Amino acid sequence: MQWYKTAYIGLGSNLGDSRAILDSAVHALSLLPATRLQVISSFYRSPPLGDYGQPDYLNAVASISTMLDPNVLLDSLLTIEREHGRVRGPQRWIARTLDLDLLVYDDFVMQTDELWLPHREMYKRDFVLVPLLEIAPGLTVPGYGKIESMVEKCPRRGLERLVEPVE
Ligand code: ROI
Repeated sequence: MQWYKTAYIGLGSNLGDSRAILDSAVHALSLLPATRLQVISSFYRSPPLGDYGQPDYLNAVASISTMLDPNVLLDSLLTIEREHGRVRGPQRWIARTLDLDLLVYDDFVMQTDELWLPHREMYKRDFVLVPLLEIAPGLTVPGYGKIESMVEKCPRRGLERLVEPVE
């Protein structure tokens, strides 16, 4: 018998109509097979981490419950990225229409070439941790501890929670 697992997905966009792109990506998550969309955080505006020449990002985190295993889920996320015009190439830090990161999958810990769980950089990204805290207070991130203490330890870099409607 298979059980639903809870997974958390980070969404980011800083090219094109980021608001519409994130809305559309959330809709695409809701259509995944054997998956239910649970909660979507507020949207946050955040300065680019990495290359300061790029536009600000719009970021959010969604929770789903899913029977897809982590690798199948990752493939589905990459497909949704491609459907939204994302071209993944050798350059890591360039602007992108849509970035979907599998952050946490149940209590899974794995490190393969394709997939690290929990996401290997989430602990230092306020634009991931703050929206995650908003939708999952009390969450324990395997190997890191409580989301509250992760947020406390993470430097803030000018993250701004957007109140509807977004101008
Ligand atoms: N910076 C911000 N603020 N938000 C992102 O989603 C984001 N994604 C990335 C890099 C280039 C690391 N910078 C980011 O992949």
